[in-house]
Amino acid sequence: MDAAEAIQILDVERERGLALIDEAASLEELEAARVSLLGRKARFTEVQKALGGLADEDRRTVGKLANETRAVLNAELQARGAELERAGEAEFLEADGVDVTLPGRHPRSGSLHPLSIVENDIVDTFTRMGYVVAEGPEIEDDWHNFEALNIPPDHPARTMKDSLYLAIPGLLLRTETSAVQIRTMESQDPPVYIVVPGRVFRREAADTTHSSVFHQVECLAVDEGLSFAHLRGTLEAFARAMFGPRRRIRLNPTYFPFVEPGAEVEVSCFTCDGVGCKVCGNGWIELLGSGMVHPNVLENCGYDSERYTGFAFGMGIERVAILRYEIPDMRMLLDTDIRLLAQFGAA
Ligand code: FA5
Repeated sequence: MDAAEAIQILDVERERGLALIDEAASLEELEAARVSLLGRKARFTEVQKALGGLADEDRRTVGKLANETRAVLNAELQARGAELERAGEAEFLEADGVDVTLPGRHPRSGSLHPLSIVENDIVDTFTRMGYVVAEGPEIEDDWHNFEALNIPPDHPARTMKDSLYLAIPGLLLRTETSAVQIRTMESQDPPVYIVVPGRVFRREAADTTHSSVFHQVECLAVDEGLSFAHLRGTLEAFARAMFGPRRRIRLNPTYFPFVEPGAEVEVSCFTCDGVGCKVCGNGWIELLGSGMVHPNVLENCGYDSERYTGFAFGMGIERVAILRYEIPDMRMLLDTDIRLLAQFGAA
């Protein structure tokens, strides 16, 4: 390569370079332009390599021009690079920008689940009467769930058919909140007035009025001089507070090992008021199990059953909820269907 050729290449590369840099629309394109103009395989580099073969005078002239060319291209590369960086930042800020004049988006406000509403109402009714809330573990042992409750080893409730046992011998998921009666009496002296909300578990097939996991609220009162009349009066006060002043209750004798006598409580139907309709059948709806605490249970907890008497009852929260809100299938309460929940305030 002679000096004339080198000078021509430098002129061409300078013009081509300025155009290429100007056209680069991104930092990547600009880098590609730099490599093509000043990189190892660039024509400019060929000129530089050829400098050594030129005569002194030519080498000075061409060398000077090469330096100038590189300085111009480098300056342009830098200027365009800064420009592209600024543009990228502006674009990013624009995309990321917040328009403070836009109207705000309101978050959906949640609400209590119907089961929580019912549970709170039941518990409130009893705390207003002076009961205190007590709770117990969902995993129970044989003593608290069965034995202390006067449920003998051959009782059907103990079989694998009804109860859900853990792999650890002697432990099961509690089948009723009555287990908390025992825990409370074991830990304190009478008088006892407790209301016990909690989740219980049974090996039962789910249908419109049954679930294998459901919630109960249990009440226990132990004091001197408590009679069946106190039980009945408490249940009547509860039914009126929960379901309105016109509700009546009816007690039918039934058997629970931990009470004597035991009674199943029915409430007059909301729809027909005790006459009989398609909701209730015979005018009454089963609500809960109840009775006078069995002396064996009191003695099992170290209470003197000659001095103290007590009553207890337990109801299913899901049952109360489907009655109160006229929900045709208990399973709907567990479906988390927003269309149902929205009717209780969720949106
Ligand atoms: C009991 O669980 C007794 N512990 C109640 C009791 C307490 C009696 C204190 C005496 C003294 P029972 O198994 O009947 O009893 O259940 C009580 C309530 O739970 C029923 O009235 C019903 O409302 C509800 N219930 C029972 N089984 C289910 C089920 N599979 N799904 C939903 N609710 C149920």
